[in-house]
Amino acid sequence: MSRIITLLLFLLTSLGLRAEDGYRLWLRYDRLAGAPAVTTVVLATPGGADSPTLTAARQELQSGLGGLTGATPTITLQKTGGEIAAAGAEGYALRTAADGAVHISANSDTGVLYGAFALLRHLQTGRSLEKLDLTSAPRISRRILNHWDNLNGFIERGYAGFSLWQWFYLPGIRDPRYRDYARACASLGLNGAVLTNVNANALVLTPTYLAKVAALADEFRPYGIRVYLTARFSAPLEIGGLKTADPLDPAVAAWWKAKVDEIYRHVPDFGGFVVKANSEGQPGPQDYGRTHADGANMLADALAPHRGIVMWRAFVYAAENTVDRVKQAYNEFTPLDGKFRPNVVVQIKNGPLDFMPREPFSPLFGAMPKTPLAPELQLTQEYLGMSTQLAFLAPMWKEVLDADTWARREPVESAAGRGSTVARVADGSLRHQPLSVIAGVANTGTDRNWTGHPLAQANWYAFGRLAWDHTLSSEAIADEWTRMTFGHDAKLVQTITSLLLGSRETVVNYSMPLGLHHIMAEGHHYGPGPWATHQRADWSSIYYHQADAAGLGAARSAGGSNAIAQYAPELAALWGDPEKCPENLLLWFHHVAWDHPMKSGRPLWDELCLRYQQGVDEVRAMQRAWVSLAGQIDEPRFTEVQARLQRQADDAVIWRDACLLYFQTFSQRPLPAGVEPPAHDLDYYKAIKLRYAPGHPSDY
Ligand code: BDP
Repeated sequence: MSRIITLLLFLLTSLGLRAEDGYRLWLRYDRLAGAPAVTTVVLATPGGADSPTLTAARQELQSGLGGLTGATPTITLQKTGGEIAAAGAEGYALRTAADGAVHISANSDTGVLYGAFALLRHLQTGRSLEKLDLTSAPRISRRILNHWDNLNGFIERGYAGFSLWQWFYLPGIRDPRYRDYARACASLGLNGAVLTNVNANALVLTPTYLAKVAALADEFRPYGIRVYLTARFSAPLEIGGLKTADPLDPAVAAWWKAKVDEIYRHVPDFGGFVVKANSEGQPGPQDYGRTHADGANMLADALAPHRGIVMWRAFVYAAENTVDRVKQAYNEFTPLDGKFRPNVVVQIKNGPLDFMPREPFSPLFGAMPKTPLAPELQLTQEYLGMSTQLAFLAPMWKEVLDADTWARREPVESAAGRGSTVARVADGSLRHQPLSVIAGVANTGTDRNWTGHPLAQANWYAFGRLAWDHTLSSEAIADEWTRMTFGHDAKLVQTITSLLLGSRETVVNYSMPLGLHHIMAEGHHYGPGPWATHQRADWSSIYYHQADAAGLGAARSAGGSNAIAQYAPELAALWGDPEKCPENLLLWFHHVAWDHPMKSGRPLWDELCLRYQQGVDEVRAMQRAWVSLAGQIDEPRFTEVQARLQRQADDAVIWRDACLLYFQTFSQRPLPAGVEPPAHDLDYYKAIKLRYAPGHPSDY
């Protein structure tokens, strides 16, 4: 029997009808009707000499153009006449010459590789090559995926299987998948991968593991990807035999210097370290009475001779600190502005709390003018339905990147700081900072389709595209990805792009609308838990929603924790006033009376109920939209998305019913007309225990 199946698979594969399992991501090079012929491609670099990177570019063009157009092109190498203006170190120029040959020119081999992928994207999205003449360069210099992967293969908050890095088999046995991972990253212009979890294990810095890290670096190098590691601050104690990890102790500094030199002997283009210090139980400089700057600078000095960098995370808060958790990172880091070495970047989560479905941007982006600041975004959907639910995150990231911090320019160019967006802080253009970084917590794993939910691939795609050019719109990114991944039929493109574009707001609506946050179930963070109390106040839902008989929402304006004061006065004036605060952040900043009149004219309670209902209705509409594509999408991907949308619809109902029944115990008001009555009582929802959720180590 199995022989027959193998034979059948062989026949199908040889006929080109491979089963659609999503493995190819957006790099699908099937024949595209109407694709223009490309007979000659000229690759031009300053040296004009071949290299592993140019070989990779050639291979991609051969298989890509060959597949899309049906004819394999002739590819030649050339020297560029001079520097390609506006392409920078990694950008490219694409041009069709009079003889029809396509020229990909760049100031580096990696630039040519990115240009090759851009040419393929151009064709895959159905664009014409006539009069093609474009130049593109990345706005941010280090575009990095952060893998929260543990050495045991388990991924913290990873919902698509286990780690792609097979530590046991490395360095000798190398999964061909490493190359496909690198191709996918390079196709977007991503140029870095942090291999290990922020909750770090010092073992990765030992010689045995460094040899394995070197093997991965070798696999990725042709694709322009540098590897980075997380540095456990207590490594000198754990693997170095020292008695302290005090950053001001010369023996500690010397240990790190020697360790860094050793890393560079293994990986000559090693990128640097990410450090989570003095946060959630991780060791750090404060264990020795030192500051984050002391710790970061000690590592930065070890890395500087090799041009490596430190990405020091600002995700810090402490249980014993009674200050509103969302204020703590700002309080700890702003006094350190100007105290970091030039090769230190402070890496800041998009919001001041923790990757919630909606948060305002972190006030730190507007408050450390002398320090390069890197946004940390989360592709893996820890609080947005993991990879079970659909949430396309480009709109959420754009919301943050385009947010105006109103930070004053240095030196002050105008009275107000209008135009000081998070994106301009991140790309260094606001203050002419040369080092710029953007980090995304990856959503990849060993699932055959890489991301679990077939449509979650779009988040990997969107992060890469925005890291390259944050001015791209979510619409443009969704359109590109859909065409490359599913095809060009007008109705199909329209249906899938609108599904994607609305999905994040839908998740907000059925889980944490109107600025609610951190009311998810404990531990695995999937599903509702507004009742959750923990011995740590700052891990309890009630700390955040503050529901009582009077109303709902976190009091963070002047009368409350005054977190609002961490923003520029223009924003504090707007957000600090419940009458002016946008309703999507209302309960983030204000404790609002149940009968507070909303813009719709309805009282808060009714509005809240109807938002939850709207979320449920929207998922049902998403299901209908998907089903309308039956027959236009291959069966495996169609069915898989359909099943996940059904689960999402069921889960949205649970979110709505659990939250409304719980908040009703405070509001004491009836559900307004239009809201479906819950099928169960509150105890039923409280008793739901999801065990062995992916991405979470415990059985709860
Ligand atoms: C939280 C996650 C936790 C991470 C932490 C971090 O729940 O697993 O270790 O963030 O970013 O969102 O350090």
